[in-house]
Amino acid sequence: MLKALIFDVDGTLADTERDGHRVAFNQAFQAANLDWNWSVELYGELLAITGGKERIRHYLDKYNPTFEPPTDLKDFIARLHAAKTEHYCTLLAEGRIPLRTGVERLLQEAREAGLRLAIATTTTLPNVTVLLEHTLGKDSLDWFDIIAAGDIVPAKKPAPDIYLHVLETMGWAPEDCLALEDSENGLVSAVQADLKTVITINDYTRNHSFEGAALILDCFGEPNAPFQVLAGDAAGSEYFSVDTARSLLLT
Ligand code: XBP
Ligand code: MG
Repeated sequence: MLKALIFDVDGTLADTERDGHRVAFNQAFQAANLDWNWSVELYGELLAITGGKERIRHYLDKYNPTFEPPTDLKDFIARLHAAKTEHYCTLLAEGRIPLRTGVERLLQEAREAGLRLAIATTTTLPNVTVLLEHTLGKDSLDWFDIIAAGDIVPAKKPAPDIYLHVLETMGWAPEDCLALEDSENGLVSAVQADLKTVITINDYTRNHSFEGAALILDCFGEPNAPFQVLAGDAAGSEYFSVDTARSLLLT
């Protein structure tokens, strides 16, 4: 029986990457007098590596191997990333990143139906809380039984750690929960935790492999703005609802 919805954040709750995280990385690079600039296209490649600190390290290994950090590389990346988080939270606080279609409705509907809500994300915790506060209001943090984020687990997605952390902390069985994701790394993470998973694609993830997803949609949709089903059985729904979620657990 469906008990809980476990949401990814970046790409799923909101389209945060291109105009949010990417911009904030570039702002942090500029403020640190680095001549690095992550274009929309390059950032698409860098997204293969989840986690901002891990992404910077990967960028240096692959695209800028001769770079000599002024201090210990780990500290240097940590400080650069902390600055990036500040820039990102400022962008969110300016209201630049809206929730994706259907997200607010689905969260409200789920709460009214007595479902439990959780977040399992790779991103840094303040990035989640500031996004929620500025889109759904301060009280919305309390809608979630658990907000599992960032470095609280040893390995980021595609490892299952963050989903397992949510399940173990809450004492939930995976068969009573549904994961909501947007990317291949997120799907692999959730599936390895034995969770049925719904994908809502976005521009950066539309060509990912979503093998093993229960349902693939272009977005959650709204009653007056139906979703497009890209794969799977949406049980005749025109937008993603609690009933659609329940039907997926029965199949
Ligand atoms: C999200 C990420 C994050 C953000 C940046 O992946 O990969 O790294 O891009 O966040 P997912 P930080 O949606 O699969 O959780 O810079 O705070 O790490
Ligand atoms: Mg994501």
